[in-house]
Amino acid sequence: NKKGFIFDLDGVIVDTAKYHFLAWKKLANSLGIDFTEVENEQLKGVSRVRSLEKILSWGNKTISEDKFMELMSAKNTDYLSHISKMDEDEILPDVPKILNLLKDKEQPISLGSASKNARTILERVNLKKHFDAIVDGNDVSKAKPDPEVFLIAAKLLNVKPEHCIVFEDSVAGVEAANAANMVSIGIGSEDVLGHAKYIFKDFTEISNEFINSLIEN
Ligand code: G16
Ligand code: MG
Repeated sequence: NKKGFIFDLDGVIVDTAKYHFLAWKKLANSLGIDFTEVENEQLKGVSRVRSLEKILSWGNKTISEDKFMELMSAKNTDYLSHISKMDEDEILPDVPKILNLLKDKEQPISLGSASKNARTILERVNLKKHFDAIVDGNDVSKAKPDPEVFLIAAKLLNVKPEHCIVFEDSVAGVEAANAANMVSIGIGSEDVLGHAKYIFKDFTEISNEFINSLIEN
C-alpha cells in the first residue's frame, strides 16, 4: 500500500511563519499600515506577490510597479536574514519522527510549499534528504488555494491525488488540498482550519496508529 504524503513547509515542518510575520510587519508599518496576527493569518500559504497586494489593499495604497518590486525584494532580504540563522533546532516537534516512520513504511514523501525559499530552508535544517520530491513556489504558476502545487507533487510521486495526504497550517493550503481531492490534515488551531478533514495542534498529537490507518485506508 503506497500513499503520497505531502508536507507544507512554513508552519508545518519549521516555524518560519514567525519570520514571515516579522518581515511583513516591518514592511507594512513602514508604509503606515497596521499589521497584527490577524492580518498575518491571511497571508499564510499565500505567495509573496499576492501577500504584498493584500497588505497594500488593507492600507488602501497604490504604488508603482517599480516600488512594488522594490518592496518585495526588501521583504525577502529581511526574511532571508532571519533564515540564515536557522538550524535543526527550529524543526517543529516530532516532524523527524513522522518522516522516519513514513520512510520505514516506504511511503513516498513530497514537499508542497508556496515558498521560493523552500529548498534553502530544507538545506539549512538538514531535512532535504527525507524528500522524494520537492515542489515549491518556483515550480507553480497558480498559488494556493489553487491545487496546482499538490497536483504536481502527486504526479512526481506517481500517486493518484485521491491517495495523497496533505499536512497544512494555512487556510489557503487546506483549501488547495481539498480542491485537489486529497486528504487534508490541518496542523494548528481548529478555529482557523475547520475545513480540514482532520486537525491536530502539532505532530506530537499524531500517533503511529493514525499514520498506519492513513496508509491502510
Ligand atoms: C509560505 C508562507 C507564506 C509565504 C509564501 C511565499 O508558504 O506560508 O506566508 O508568503 O510561502 O514565501 P517566499 O516569500 O519565501 O517565496 P508555505 O506554503 O510553505 O506555507
Ligand atoms: Mg504553511
